[in-house]
Amino acid sequence: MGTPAPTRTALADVQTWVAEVVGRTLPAQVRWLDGSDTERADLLAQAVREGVLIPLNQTRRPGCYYHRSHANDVARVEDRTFICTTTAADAGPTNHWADPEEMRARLLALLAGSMAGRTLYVVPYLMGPPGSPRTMVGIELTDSLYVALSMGVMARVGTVALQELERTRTFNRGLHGTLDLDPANRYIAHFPQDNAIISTSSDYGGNVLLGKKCLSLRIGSWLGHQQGWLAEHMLIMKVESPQGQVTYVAAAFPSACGKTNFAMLIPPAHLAGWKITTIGDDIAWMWTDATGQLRAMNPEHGYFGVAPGTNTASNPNAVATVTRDTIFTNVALTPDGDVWWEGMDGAPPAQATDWRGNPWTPASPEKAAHPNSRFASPLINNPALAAEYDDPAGVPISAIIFGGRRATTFPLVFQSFNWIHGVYLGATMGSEMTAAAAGTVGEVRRDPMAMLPFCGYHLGDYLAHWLAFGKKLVNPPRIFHVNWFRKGADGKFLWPGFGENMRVLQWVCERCHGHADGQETPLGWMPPPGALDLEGLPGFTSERLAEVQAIRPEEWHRELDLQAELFARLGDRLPKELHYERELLKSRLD
Ligand code: OXD
Ligand code: MN
Repeated sequence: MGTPAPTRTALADVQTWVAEVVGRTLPAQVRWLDGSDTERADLLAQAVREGVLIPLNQTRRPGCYYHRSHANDVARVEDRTFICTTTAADAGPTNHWADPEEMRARLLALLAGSMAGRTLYVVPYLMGPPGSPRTMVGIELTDSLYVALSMGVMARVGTVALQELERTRTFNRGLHGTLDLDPANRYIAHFPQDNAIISTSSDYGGNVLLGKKCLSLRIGSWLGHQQGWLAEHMLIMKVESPQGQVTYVAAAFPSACGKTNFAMLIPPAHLAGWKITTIGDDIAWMWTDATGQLRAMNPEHGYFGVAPGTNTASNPNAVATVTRDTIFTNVALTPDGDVWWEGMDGAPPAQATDWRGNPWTPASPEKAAHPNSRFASPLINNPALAAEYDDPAGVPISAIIFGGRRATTFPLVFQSFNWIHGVYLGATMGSEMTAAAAGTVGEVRRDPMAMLPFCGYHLGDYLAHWLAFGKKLVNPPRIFHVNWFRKGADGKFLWPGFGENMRVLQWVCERCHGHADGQETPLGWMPPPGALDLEGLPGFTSERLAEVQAIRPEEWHRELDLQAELFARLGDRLPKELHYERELLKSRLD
């Protein structure tokens, strides 16, 4: 009997790849991260010595640091983001495509020798809790200490990931080279067929924390399509009624439309018997279990939230979350070593240093914090963290909510008639652009399922995948559409938003359990008069409710024309069911 041939371990594959990258990029040293507390303390001290991080006032914000990115590198760059599938058709008309071989050759040429004199950090990380069938291992190789430290907040890093690798045996290869931050060399390139990502010449979160948008959404959605699950740009929350009934809700909103606030919502005094706890604020991986139940988990381990506008009225839990162990990027610095941003509690500081490093006073014409300035905070800091946040089995989802930022047209809330109609609502989502991505702020763009910048394959195939996925569900979740941002004739928001969104959520949950009335309208089921609990909402009259819920045919005809533009773009890969849904809506409105 011969000795069996030794099997190659997955770790050996990682080592071979690291050696290849080292041979090409020529760093002065290589440091493998183990994820320990002592290692983190050591790296933080190094980051301070090197000027990468500035320590904040450690009495007020223990474990907190400040970072300023290059002024040309402050948001995701969608026009530099590429899906490198074998054919352009597979990336689809909404993605930038590049030939995988050409792109790889171009980026490897840019990276050649680029890490000379620098340290290459090997960051093994997990997306998902250890032991979950959905959890993925990624290895990010980066020459940025800021990225290595931020990854330590946003994901479970180090030994835990290498241990899991022996089970998963596959891993995502993420290579990040800071280069000289020249925007002309900035590429965020995805190679779904090789489960690989290369990111160059940026140091901004969404472009370089490769576990987040790149792996969890772009590569994740591609893998989900292959393997029969969904990677979605959704928060996950747990809602408990005063009677103790639990509802798990997933919700998709475009970037910087309040997902973090909604995920951490504190109910108003009138609904104080309700309790919200957070599972995730940005990404949901969803699958069906053996009984046909939809389940979801948050693959991340931290929050990368937008700082401006975060205060004790909009999001008290986020305010508490960022009091320790947080890395702030591009907010303003106060003379006493604290941070500040527009929309923070209290009066602005008399003087500060703005996100560019310039002196700032309240009279300055510029904003002190960049509108897309961020906090990276460990998820365990959230006082309202749900106990299930790291359950390897995920949580059973009963409701899916879609929403955009729309000044007109869309009512506060309505419910789809069924799964296909709900997929149509998600597919036709539109929203005004925000500062989270480079582009024209305020312009309405179609953002199907809030996945426009994050779907790693043809959007028509993605929508077909949603429809096919629905067929596997035994008791599909109810699907809703909300709009917190409708404005009145005076240009002011009609709905107070924030904690008051609990009133809408209450109707959503009660609908899921068959406890609330719905009124049939051309758009879907709406709460009939009296069904939304508005008690204790000063000044919110029934006229105002009618205004925020109004269906205005002229607005809807315009909307349907805009939807047709998206549908035409997706061509013959758009499932015909969605054309029918649009036609049906048109005839219901006529
Ligand atoms: C984010 C985004 O950072 O969507 O979550 O841009
Ligand atoms: Mn997001």
